[in-house]
This record gives sequence, structure tokens and C-alpha cells, in this order.
Amino acid sequence: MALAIAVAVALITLVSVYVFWAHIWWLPVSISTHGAAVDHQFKLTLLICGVIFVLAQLGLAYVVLKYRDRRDKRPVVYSHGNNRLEVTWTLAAAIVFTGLNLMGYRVWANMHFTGAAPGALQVEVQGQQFAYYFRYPGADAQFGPIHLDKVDDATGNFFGLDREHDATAKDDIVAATLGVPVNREIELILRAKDVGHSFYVRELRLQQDMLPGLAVPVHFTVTDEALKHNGGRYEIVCTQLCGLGHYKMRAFLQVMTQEDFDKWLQAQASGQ
Ligand SMILES: [Cu+2]
Repeated sequence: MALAIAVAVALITLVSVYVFWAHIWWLPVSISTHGAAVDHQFKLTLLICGVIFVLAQLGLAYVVLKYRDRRDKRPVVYSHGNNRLEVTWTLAAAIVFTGLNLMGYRVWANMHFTGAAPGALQVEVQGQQFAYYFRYPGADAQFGPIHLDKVDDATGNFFGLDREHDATAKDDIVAATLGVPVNREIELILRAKDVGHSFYVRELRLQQDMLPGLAVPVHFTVTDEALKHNGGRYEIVCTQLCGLGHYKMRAFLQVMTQEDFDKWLQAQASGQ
């Protein structure tokens, strides 16, 4: 019985390692300038945790074998712990986890805290049950003010704009797709209308919650790699359970050359 358990533990370990080693379920292509840093952090974390996992599992299999019941009536020997060992592995775990956190924090903060450089293209994102809407500031590069009492899904006024009275709102462009030019920094300002939602694009390696009452900025630059796959089209999904229709809350990111983007934005503007 002990032998069967030890073999099962070793087999589970081998199969788990194989699944990761062979990249059977692996990350999709990365299309943002910060993607490589995120992937590096992910792989480093996976490698360190993987080595610890394998050692711990093999250790378990060994102990199961070594201390099996041999039916030879030997007296039982009990272990009452080893303080030095406990302090060592607690310290080692603390150092590994704190270190990985500090390294990961730097990568994460680059997207969330440093702010976009001047000249970045700003796009406002509204999450609501169960859709996304995107607003571009238009030729004046300024967003018109939001009037909560004017927000009306029935008339398509998702951002509560007053185009008649607000000069800065007149040229604002609202779209159902997030069109972005390649190789230009994009700053998203994330908002939520009703409950908590999130903005997640796997290929961008970017995930951020959207919360009612907050305007959350994130920034990224899409690389040429994006144009080589899926026609530049990538899925945006909500990863916060936000209601009965959560499963279908999604939109698309469409990456284009600057030239195509200008045309696309013009087409969106003429449809307002
Ligand atoms: Cu949602």
C-alpha cells in the first residue's frame, strides 16, 4: 500500500511538471511593451515554486516509503519537531515570497503608478452591466464633462454627455470597440457605472478592476507583434463576477496602424 501511494505521488508530480514543461496550457502571445517583463516575472515565480513543489512531493513519497508499516513489530518512534528546521524553512519562505513580491511590484507599478507620458492617447472606458463603451476626446483632446442625470442607455448616451451645451463634449467619440494605434502609448481611464467590473486583455498582460466612483488610470503601448495575429483583434473580458450576464460581458481591442486608426476614428466620429 505504501509503495502504491509513493508511486502515485511521484506520478502526479511528474504529470504536473510535464503539463507546464510542455506548455500544454500556456500564455497567449504578448502584444505590449511591458509583456516581456510580466512573463519573466511569471516564469521566475513558476520556476521557484515548481522546484519547491517537486522537492516537497518527492520528499513526501520518500517518507511514505521509509516509514511504512513493515509488520516486524518494531516499537514506534515519534518526532517532536525540530526548531532549527522550522525556523530555517519559515525564514526561507519569507525571503522568497517577499523577494518575489518586491520584484513583481516593480513590473506592476510601471503600468499602474508611473502615469502615462505626455502625448499619450487617452481613452475613457466605461464598464456597465454587461458591456464596455470607449470614449475618445476628439480633435480638442479634451473629454466633455459627465452629467450623471443624462446617462441613458436607450438613447446611446452611455457617458452622460451634453453635446448641445458643453463645447468640449461636442467632438467626443463613443465606440463599442477599443481601437488603438500600434507603437503609441495609450492611457485608459477606467470607470464603472453600476457595480465593480474589470478590464482584462490576456495578450496585453493587463488586468485592472473598474469601480463605481473611481477613475482608474492604466497605460500601455502595443507592439508590432499585435498586427501579426488574429487580424489585430483581441478579446477584452470582465473578470469580476458582476451579475447574471457577467459571462457575456466582453468587447474587443482592435489594434491598427496609425493610418488605419485615423480612418477608423473618423468613421466612428461620423456615426455619432
Ligand atoms: Cu462585469
